Amino acid sequence: MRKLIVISILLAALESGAAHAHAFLDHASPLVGSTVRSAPHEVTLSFTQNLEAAFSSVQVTDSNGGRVDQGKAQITGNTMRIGLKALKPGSYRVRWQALSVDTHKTEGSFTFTVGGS
Ligand SMILES: [Cu+2]
Repeated sequence: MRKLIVISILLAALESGAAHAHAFLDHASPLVGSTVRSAPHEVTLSFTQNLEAAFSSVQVTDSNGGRVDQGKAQITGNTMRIGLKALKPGSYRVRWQALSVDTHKTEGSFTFTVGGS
């Protein structure tokens, strides 16, 4: 009996170690920090881990802080996608909050620029 308890404690320790990878941004479209020539119609974020859709979100704002996204992100697996309004040339900030399936919270932000014609 005591042996069983020791083994289950060991297993629990191993599991929490294995689950240590959080959902960090792996790559984004538009690319982080990039200047794109034509206005993108959406922002796509790929994470290093699957996301809990109900607790993950993304907002895109212009240089005045006004929202330029369509409101609600679509989340499938490790990917978060949000539609954009028609963007004028300028700089935009993408802010994301993620809750990974291992219940760890992460957040971050980056900018991209839509170039003039
Ligand atoms: Cu984690």
